[in-house]
Amino acid sequence: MMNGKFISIEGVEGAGKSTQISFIHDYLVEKGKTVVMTREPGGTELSEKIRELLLTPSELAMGVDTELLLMFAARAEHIKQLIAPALARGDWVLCDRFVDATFAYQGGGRGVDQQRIQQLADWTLKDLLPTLTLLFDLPVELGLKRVVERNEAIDRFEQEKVTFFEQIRASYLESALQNPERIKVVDASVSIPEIQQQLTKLLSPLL
Ligand code: Z5A
Repeated sequence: MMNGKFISIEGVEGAGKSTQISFIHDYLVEKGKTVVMTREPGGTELSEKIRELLLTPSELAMGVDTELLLMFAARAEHIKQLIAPALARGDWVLCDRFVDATFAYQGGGRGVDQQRIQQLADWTLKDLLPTLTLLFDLPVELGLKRVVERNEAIDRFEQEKVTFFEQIRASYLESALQNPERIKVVDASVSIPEIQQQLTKLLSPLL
């Protein structure tokens, strides 16, 4: 399946992923790659509908298991319809969040047992994992400040308390420690051009 390369981008709220994903896209295209840019939850018509359920604040409470299973339902569809075919064609896939987000948010943040997440990952991903995961790291308070200053509608996750995001950050950093070859930490607290310098350094070994 893996003729192309698969890059995922992760981090807590306001880390600057959306800001930098176009930069990464343009950088790879400049290097002659065909790049498919996508996101999770989402990326296909059906998965985007699941995204709406997951992110739109609602009076209907959503159980932790439901949230977890919806993330994987969206992901199964995304892999089958978009990611696997793109990689098989030899395209590069650039994905705003992937399975590490589930370990961080549903595992670290919501407290779901990591082994349960691993079982769903084994079932859904088979052996598909990103070649490279760029983890945008910054203090939670700074990320949340950026989100507030951005002045856009707050989604269901962004309504959570600071401690929730601290647990997510810790979980991401732990994953990076456990998977140093795949997950590279980007200091996202610095300026946009400084982050771009880090990104080109981390991407160049793949080219
Ligand atoms: N989720 C989950 O729980 N489990 C899963 O398995 C998956 C996802 C896959 C998706 O939301 C939600 O789903 C997410 C986790 C959960 N939680 N939330 N919320 P999303 O994709 O819509 O949102 P996000 O991924 O959290 O992105 P974000 O909040 O939009 O943050 P961002 O993309 O990293 O940041 P940004 O929009 O690029 O930047 C934020 C602001 O800061 C903006 O005004 C920028 O202009 C500014 N900015 C960016 N970089 C800088 C620098 N370097 N300096 C100063 N200012 C900056």
